Amino acid sequence: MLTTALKINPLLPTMAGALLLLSACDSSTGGGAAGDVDDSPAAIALLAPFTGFYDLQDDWNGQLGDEAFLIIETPGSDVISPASFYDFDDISNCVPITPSRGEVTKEPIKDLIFMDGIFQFNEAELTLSGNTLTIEFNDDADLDNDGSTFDRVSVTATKVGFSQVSDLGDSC
Ligand SMILES: [Ca+2]
Repeated sequence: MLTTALKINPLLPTMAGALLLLSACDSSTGGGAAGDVDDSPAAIALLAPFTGFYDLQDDWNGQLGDEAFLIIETPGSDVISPASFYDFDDISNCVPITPSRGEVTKEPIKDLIFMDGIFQFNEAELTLSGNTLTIEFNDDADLDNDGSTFDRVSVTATKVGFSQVSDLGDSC
C-alpha cells in the first residue's frame, strides 16, 4: 500500500516524515516540555483534539456530490497544526495532487481555534463536537446563495478514520 502511495503522490514521503517528527515531539511534550510562550502546553492541548481527517458534506459548497477533505495535522511545538484541503475531483474521481494549504492556531487571548491560509475558508473559526467539525467563515463565494458575500456561513465535516492522503482515493 505504501509503495502505491509513493508512486501516486510525490508529496507523501515529506508528509510522512513530518508526521513522524511531530509524533516524536508529541511524546516528549508529555513530560511538560517548555515552549517559547507560557501557555503553549495549554494551547497545544486545545489544538490536539482537532487533529484528524475530515470528510466535508457532499454539498459543502452548494453543489450536490462535490466532496472534499480537510486534514489537520498534530500541532507542533510552534503551536501550529498544518492543514491541507483536498477538493475531491468528482468528474475524474480523483484527489488533486496539490491541496490548498493552511494552518490551524489558537487565538492568542481567547480559547478560539482559527484556520488561516485555505482560500475556500476565509477567516475561518473551527469548533469540534465529538467527531463533527464546524467551519465558520466569511462567505466570499456566497455559498448560501443569499446574494451577500459579507455574511458568515458554516459547513460541517465528519472525522473519518483515515491516516494518509492515499486513503482519500487515487491521485489525479
Ligand atoms: Ca452569502
